[in-house]
Amino acid sequence: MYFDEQKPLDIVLNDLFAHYRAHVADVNKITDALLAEGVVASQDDLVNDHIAFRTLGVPHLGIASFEKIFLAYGYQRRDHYVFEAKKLDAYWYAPPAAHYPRIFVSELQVHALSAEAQSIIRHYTDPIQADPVDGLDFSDGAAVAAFLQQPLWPLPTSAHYQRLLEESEYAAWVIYNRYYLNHYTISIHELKDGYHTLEAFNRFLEGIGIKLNSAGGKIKTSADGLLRQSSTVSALYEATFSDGRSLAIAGSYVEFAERSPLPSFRHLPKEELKPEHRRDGFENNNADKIFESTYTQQIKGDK
Ligand code: OOG
Ligand code: NI
Repeated sequence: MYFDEQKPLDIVLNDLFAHYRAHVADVNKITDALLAEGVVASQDDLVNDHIAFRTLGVPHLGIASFEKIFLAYGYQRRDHYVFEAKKLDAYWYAPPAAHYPRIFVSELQVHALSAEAQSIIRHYTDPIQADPVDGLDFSDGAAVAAFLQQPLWPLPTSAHYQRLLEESEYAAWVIYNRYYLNHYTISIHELKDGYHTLEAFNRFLEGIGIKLNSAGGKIKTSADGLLRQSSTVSALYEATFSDGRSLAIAGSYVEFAERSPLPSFRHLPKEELKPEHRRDGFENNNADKIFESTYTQQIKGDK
């Protein structure tokens, strides 16, 4: 994905992707293999189905704060999802124009954690006494892009990270990784024959040594059968904490989505199918398992 109009939103999305691509080795590994096989001619030929962010549900942060950025760029809030066991909420946002990705934003229900985990999180976030997004000039794409890379709270201690990890892998992820792009998502159905189903694409991925998230099966399927998703598992990154210790921790990953035509458009030939003819939105049970792409059990497990 690359946006060349240089509107503020284009600048923000390009910058998010540049940082993400520089950190997540699987992004270029997958693109390079697709180039080598002649599936696409450049990274820009890949359609980005959606990007995702994670937030902490505390005053002045969380979805209510984060969403202001993308609402300002014309995104529209859509369905609400709840993940009870993981103590998460999420919304997805429809883009202002079809060539932009959807956005999926989740939030940790901090109030539902143990008193100890809450107090660790609040230790970092309580000094934030006003919504940091409120100070942003949305017409300045470079400033918004810089904001998304900027720490809003101090680096955690390794002990705090490890205590959070025991209770909520998501909490530990956000306290260290903050608003970094959590994943981008390749639209598989847009690829040429032989690569345009998740079965074929996952074979290709595993053939180049990519490890897939196996929670709930490698292919997660919506109840209507029309949205199928797979994802890589995060690599482990050597991260330095405020006490000087380093730990190997989860970062970001890559997702793959196959959206089938809605029943009323099923008869259309492939070349006439437009994005609006396909299943939109997300699916609770798929998302629930995709979150585990940054979980220790998926990263360390051998399947
Ligand atoms: C998001 C997991 C859910 C999807 O497409 O349903 C998701 C996350 O890991 O933060 O990406
Ligand atoms: Ni996703």
